Amino acid sequence: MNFTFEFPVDEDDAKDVKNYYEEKGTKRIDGILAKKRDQWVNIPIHVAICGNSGTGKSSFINVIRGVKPEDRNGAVLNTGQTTIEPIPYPHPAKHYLKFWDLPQLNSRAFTKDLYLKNINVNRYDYFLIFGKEEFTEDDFWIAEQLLGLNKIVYFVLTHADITVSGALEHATKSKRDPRQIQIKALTAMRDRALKGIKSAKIKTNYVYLITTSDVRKFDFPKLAERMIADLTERKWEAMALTLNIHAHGVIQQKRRALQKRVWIIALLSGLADHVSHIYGLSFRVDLEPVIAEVQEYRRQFGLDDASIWKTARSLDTTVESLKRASAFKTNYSQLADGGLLNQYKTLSVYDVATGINSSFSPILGGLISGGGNASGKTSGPCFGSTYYVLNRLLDMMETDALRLIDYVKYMMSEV
Ligand SMILES: Nc1nc2c(ncn2[C@@H]2O[C@H](COP(=O)(O)OP(=O)(O)OP(=O)(O)O)[C@@H](O)[C@H]2O)c(=O)[nH]1
Ligand SMILES: [Mg+2]
Repeated sequence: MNFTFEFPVDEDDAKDVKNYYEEKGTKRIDGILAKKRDQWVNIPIHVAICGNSGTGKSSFINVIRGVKPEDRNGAVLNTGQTTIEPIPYPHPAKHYLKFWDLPQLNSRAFTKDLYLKNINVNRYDYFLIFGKEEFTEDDFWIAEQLLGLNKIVYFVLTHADITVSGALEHATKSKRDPRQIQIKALTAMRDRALKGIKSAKIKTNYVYLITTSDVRKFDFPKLAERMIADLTERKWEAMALTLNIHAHGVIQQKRRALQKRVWIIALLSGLADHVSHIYGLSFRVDLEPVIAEVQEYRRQFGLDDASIWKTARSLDTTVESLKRASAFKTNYSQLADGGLLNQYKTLSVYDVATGINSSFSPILGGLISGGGNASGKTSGPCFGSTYYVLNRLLDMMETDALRLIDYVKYMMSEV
């Protein structure tokens, strides 16, 4: 199997870990490694949501966080623009990510001369301007100001589901291909919006058409992908690992973010005081951090039992038939123990582990160059083996996740 180790190691992080090791040995080094793994957590990301009343802002703020209006911290719908100041809605599990519901232009203290100051324009990483069917002069005014300040702005049209169902109603009468009808209706919706944007002399070449009732539909996945890709470094990592949207582009970025930290887990699996002999392996290893990481892969890729069950239910099918139809490469029921161990036992692991170790040794030095890890002080062949096993699992699980997405799309007859 061929792998591209796109992000083998962050050199600064590696230097920190190596320096620590050289000074203090392995004592408490697992804490340092866990810190390096999780350093994207708690980096604040602020997303601004603008637009007129009734355009679906609150609905979006809920659905992208996986929250219902009636949940604690859910945004109430149809409030008729009572927002009198920017209101933050944190992600329920990841509080560093906040979506801000901004007051409408010209409401109360949010007149044109005070708008940018009163929304605290420099707080946000980017701005989403919401419209229903079309955008208004106020939207264009806001966009112009923001683009003038070099801010990132996305135009989002909600209610694409209504556009499509309206067009499909016609289709049954005239017996034309429903797929073509859908594409045509969405293209017309987009073109109309882009024409308005262009005539307001705003430079943008894309409008995201979404429905706030399903993050898998229309351009929602594309929007999510952009919201990740337009951030850099730690924020990028945080967004990639926080947004729970199953779409090709999002899964691929999740994979890259997870791949970046494989070296850390590989070190953890060999350095901790918990390494032990396992029957059939020639080196000592601590499987616990590896198992935990693999479970995280499953959650991130929507392949854990709860996610699969939810997906099956949304398609009105059973978990078994969903798994069969998606032809998964990974046997998830065994991954927690024996299955993972078998990954280590395959012959190819031994073939590549030494090679991986030697390519990492200029950066990680003594941390991995030790012998059989008899003292538990260096990770030895364990590093290369875990590194390989995790990369292979990432590869397989990414494939499974992409297949699942394709199957769901097919079942939803998405265009
Ligand atoms: N069919 C459909 N209905 C939507 C969509 N988005 C929002 N709605 C409905 O539109 C209405 C207004 O949605 P909200 O999310 O409250 O809109 P808002 O922009 O927050 O409105 P204000 O808070 O009043 O400014 C609600 O009844 C939503 O259920 C969508 O994409 N499709
Ligand atoms: Mg609202």
